[in-house]
Formats: sequence, C-alpha cells, structure tokens
Amino acid sequence: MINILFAARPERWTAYEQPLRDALQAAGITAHLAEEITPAEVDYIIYAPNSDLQDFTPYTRAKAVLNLWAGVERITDNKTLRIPLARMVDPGLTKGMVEWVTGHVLRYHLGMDAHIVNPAHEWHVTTPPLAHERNVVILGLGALGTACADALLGLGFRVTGWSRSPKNVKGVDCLHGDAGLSQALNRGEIVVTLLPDTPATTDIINAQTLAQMPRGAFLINPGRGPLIDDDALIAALDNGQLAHATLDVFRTEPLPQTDPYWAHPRVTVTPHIAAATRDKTASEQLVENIRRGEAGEPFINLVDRKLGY
Ligand code: NDP
Ligand code: OXD
Repeated sequence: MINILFAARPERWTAYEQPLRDALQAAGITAHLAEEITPAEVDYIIYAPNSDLQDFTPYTRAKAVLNLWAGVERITDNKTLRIPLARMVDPGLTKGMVEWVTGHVLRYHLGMDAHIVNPAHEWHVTTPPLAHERNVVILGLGALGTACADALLGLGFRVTGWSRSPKNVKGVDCLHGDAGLSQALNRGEIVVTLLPDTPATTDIINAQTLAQMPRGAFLINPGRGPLIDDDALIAALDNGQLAHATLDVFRTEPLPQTDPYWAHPRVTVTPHIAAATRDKTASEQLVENIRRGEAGEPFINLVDRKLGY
C-alpha cells in the first residue's frame, strides 16, 4: 500500500478524487489517497502550486512531486524540494489549447470582428487571404505548441515554430536561438506565445521583438503573463505596430479592474481559460507516473529545474 497526498485547493479534491481512484484501480495500484497524511509516510505528492504546502522538508520518503499544472514557475525555485518534479502533460488540456488557439487564430485570419461588431450596420465586403497565404508563428514548440502547430497546418496555414533547442516537426519551419527568433518574428502575421515562464523568457515580447513583427501583426498569449513587457505591448498597439492582442495570462491574476488592458480597444482579455486540465485524462497521467515510480521506471514529463521548465 502506498500513500498519495493530494495537496491542492479543496475544490480540486472534489473534482479529482474519483478520477484518481478510478485511474489507480485501472492501473492495479492499491493506495491510500487523501488530503492529509503524516508527511513522513507520504510516497507521492500530487500538487498544485497554490496549495498551502510550500515546505517539502518533512516529506522524507516521498519519491516525486506530480504537478497538477503544466506551468511550474511557482515551484521550480523551491529550495525545500529535492525530489523529482513532474509537470502536467494532459491530452485533454492539449486538445483544449489547440481549440482555443485555433479559434483565436481564425478570428484574426478571417477578420471576424468587422462583422461581429458592426454598430453602423455597414455592408463590408472583404476577402481574407487563404490560410496557405498566412504566416502563423508559434513561440514554444513543446507539448502544446507542437499540437497547435499541427492543427494550424491541418487548416493550411504556413506555420513557423521557435524553440530553445533544434526541432523537427513535419510541415513546420522550425527555428531556434536568437537568430531564429528574429527570423520567426519577421514573418509573424499572427504570433502565438506558448513558452514557459522562466528567467530566459521573461519579457521576450518587448519593444525590440515587437518591432520585428510585420506592421499590423496580431499577438495571442496563452503562455504566461511575464513573457510580455506590458508597457511595450501597449505602446505597439497604440502606434499601430500591432493590430490587436488576445491575452489569457497576466503578471497579476485575476487581472486588476484598473489594468489598462481591460479598456484597451485593441486587446481581448480572457481570464486564464485557454486550456484547463481535464480531471480524467490528467488523473491517468498522474497515475502513470506513480506506476512508473513503483515499477522502478523513469518518470515522464520531468522538469529540468535549472532551465525552469
Ligand atoms: P513544454 O515544456 O512542453 O514546451 C515549452 C516550449 O518552450 C519548448 O519548445 C521549449 O523549447 C520552449 N522554450 C523554453 N524556453 C525557451 C527559450 N528560452 N527560448 C526558446 N524556446 C524556449 O510546455 P507546454 O507546451 O506543455 O506548455 C507551455 C506553457 O503553456 C506552460 O509552461 C504554461 O505556462 C502555459 N499553459 C497555459 C495554459 C493556459 O490555460 N493559459 C494551460 C497550460 C499551459 P525546447 O523544445 O527546446 O525545450
Ligand atoms: C497550467 C495552466 O499551467 O492552467 O496548467 O496555466
């Protein structure tokens, strides 16, 4: 019998308890799963970084921390954490992100706003380019960026991806490194940021990189708020360098009522809803790592804490 601590907000327990029990049973794992367990007896910690648990020191026998979120920026610096940290790679979350990104790319590509918001009832007749004439750039070619790239390719878009290390994704023009970033942004009529929040990615969208995009470009950020220098983005929107931005994530969440993004005519704010973890598929991922831990197999989706993702 192993002990699995579920350390997250109470509403998460309500959502996850049964799917986790089902996934454990399906994997043939007998476990005590609870919100409270004597720390020295815990074998695995299923963890949300906004839970009360911040000091991992007493969890002396734990084999891994399994993050409920894809983003790990709130835990990578925790000095009390000395065991492997795995992040969430959930097929359900990935599908949700693909749908959200595709929807917002199509909104910009088709110029949908001109018809959705048309108070003067004007008969605008416009013909957008076809997808194969449109460049979409995805910064971040990980689990989510690659899935979005595939879906956009399927619709016919010309897709460029950018990552830290060299990549080979069929049909995608894959670039990396500083030179690759400029090259990617130069063609970014629609730019999607799906990078993690790390010291290397902070303010990656700044005055200089915004200026590298074609005039009138669109930005979609479902990654993390600190990827963007907010003042630089607002300046670029005000002077027409960028036509519009859709922002799902922010340095402060919930976004304060007084934040200029809310009222900006060229910004759409969404409340960090681009993609949610889905309790059933996420539970299967968590239990797969527990199965691996018990079988002595390597964990999947491990975080490189030096890189911060
Ligand atoms: P992954 O770790 O799978 O992918 C991250 C990608 O970013 C990789 O391609 C990586 O490059 C690249 N990258 C990291 N650092 C750099 C850098 N310095 N320069 C260039 N490229 C870099 O993450 P996911 O795809 O699963 O998730 C991405 C982010 O999406 C999460 O970190 C989270 O912040 C956000 N997210 C947002 C959600 C929402 O609802 N808004 C939901 C879920 C996630 P390489 O491939 O070379 O390692
Ligand atoms: C995550 C998120 O990191 O929802 O999972 O943003």
